[in-house]
Amino acid sequence: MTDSGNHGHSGNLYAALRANFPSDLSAVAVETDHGLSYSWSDLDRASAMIANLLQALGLEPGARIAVQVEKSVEAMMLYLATLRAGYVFLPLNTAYRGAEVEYFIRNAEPAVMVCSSANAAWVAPIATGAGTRHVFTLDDDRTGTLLEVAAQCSDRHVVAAMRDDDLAAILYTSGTTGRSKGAMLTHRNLLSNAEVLKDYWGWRTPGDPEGPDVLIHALPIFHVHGLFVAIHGALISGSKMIWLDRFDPKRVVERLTEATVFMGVPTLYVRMLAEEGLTREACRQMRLFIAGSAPLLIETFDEWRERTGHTILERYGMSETAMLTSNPYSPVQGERRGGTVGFPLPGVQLRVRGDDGRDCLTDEIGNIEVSGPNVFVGYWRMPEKTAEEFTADGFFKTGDVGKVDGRGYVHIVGRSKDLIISGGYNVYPVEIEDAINQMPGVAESAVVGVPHPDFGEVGVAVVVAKAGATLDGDAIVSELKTRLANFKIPKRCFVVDALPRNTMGKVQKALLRETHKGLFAY
Ligand code: MCA
Ligand code: AMP
Repeated sequence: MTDSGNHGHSGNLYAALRANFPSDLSAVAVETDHGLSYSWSDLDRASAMIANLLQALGLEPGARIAVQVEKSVEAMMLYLATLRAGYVFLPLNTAYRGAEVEYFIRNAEPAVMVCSSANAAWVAPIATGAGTRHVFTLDDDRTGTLLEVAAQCSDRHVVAAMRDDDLAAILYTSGTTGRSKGAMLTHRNLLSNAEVLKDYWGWRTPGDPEGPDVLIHALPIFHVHGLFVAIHGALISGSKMIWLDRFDPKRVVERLTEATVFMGVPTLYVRMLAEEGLTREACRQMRLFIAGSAPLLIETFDEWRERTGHTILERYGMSETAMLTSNPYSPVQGERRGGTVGFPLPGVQLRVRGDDGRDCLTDEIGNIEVSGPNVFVGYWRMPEKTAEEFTADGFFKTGDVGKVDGRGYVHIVGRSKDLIISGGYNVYPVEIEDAINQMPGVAESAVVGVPHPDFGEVGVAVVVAKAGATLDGDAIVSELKTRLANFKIPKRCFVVDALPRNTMGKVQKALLRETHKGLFAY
């Protein structure tokens, strides 16, 4: 077992989080928007019971626990149970439908699948058909077979000792080509990032004179932002969470007076700005607003500061790396500069290189490459793809295009990967183009991102019919809705005679973006 410098922790991420729980375990750890409260002891005992359930199944080490359930505190307990039992957590977006879920299950081969009872009728056969031996249900009203069985298990559990490079989670993220890839994140990847952010963002603890922080958690917990950055931040600092099952701008604004920290994707900030209840007064208790997962428009940054007096702290991360850079928290480190994603976090090495592999100069735009203890160990069962995305000297190629300015601030100016980030969710054009191209009468298609006042960026499809065939854009969209998660569906679909191509025959997506950029007037 390598010494990961976790000061005696077993290397298990859960052990490190648990070591930071308040001494008074009866204190409230999570308060839901329905008035339910969970103590720190509840989190520890319930995750112990579920961990004992998992360990009683006789799973092999490294077994994957796939989870596609609505957001709930019990779903978070299942995540903590998976960590403490030493298995690999595989969260799936609740919007994913049949074919998408089938791909993830066949690729990851989970030993356990936990789904909502509403979806069990179609999820269970897919899972058992792919060799999953155990299927449980978990609903957001604290019912389901998982909790029924766990209720019979002991609430005493010894956290499994893990090595730093043991897997803690697999998060699927797609690239420019083909299907999703499972980013393998280890206990050290996640713990190192949680510890750095705890310090960097000034998380308050129960020992602080003003007491611990209070985080409003309004993000989904099947992605890095809500599952790791938000939950780990609160747990590793012994801070309370006000837990919203789904984002509701009015509810968040109403509860700001009870909180100190909020984090969200830019769309959440845009929607809260539309709430007249968002005032300086409402934010008088707040210490920190964090944004990330997608570009925060300078207009949003400026309007937020004007309205609330708070300067949003923007940070940059990836599923493969958790957080990479952050604007400074304390003025001593520097100012928070809108339009930038701040400085590389302690321990993170970031460089900008040209296509020729040469290091770019200050302010020179190039490809962002990173390394650090938070950078993932590779894509699940895709060694070749993994090798392609790391340089010979071990830097991960983010696929983001940017620069470092004269004061050391990192700017993200674009992406070399064909990716649309819509309301904070990643949408991969190639996945949608493939689905459209399979439809009868379609010769070819292109999906591009265009600006959108709410989601920041949304997908638009441009389709060419086969000779003699006639196509209807709305019919194509309706057909897509039966196959893909709702957030991936292009907001418009145009049928054209031909796609613009350059001399190399490559579709000129930049031209299509330019043509349709005014579609959703700002
Ligand atoms: C919902 N819709 C969307 C999106 N969400 N369309 C495009 N993009 C979206 N993100 C559509 C639905 O298809 C539906 O359309 C209609 O909006 C209403 O659906 P609903 O689910 O009610 O929408 P909502 O509740 O308004 O959700 C918007 C949202 C949600 C709250 C912004 O998208 C969200 O929570 N986003 C956060 C994503 C996130 O956590 N990102 C972090 C990734 P129709 O009726 O036609 O079906 S982690 C990451 O990126 C890295 C690692 C990092 O740095 O953090
Ligand atoms: P994901 O696929 O969820 O890992 O999304 C990671 C991608 O989100 C990054 O590669 C960036 O393209 C984008 N991203 C994350 N944070 C920011 C940010 N603050 N500004 C711009 N893009 C961001």
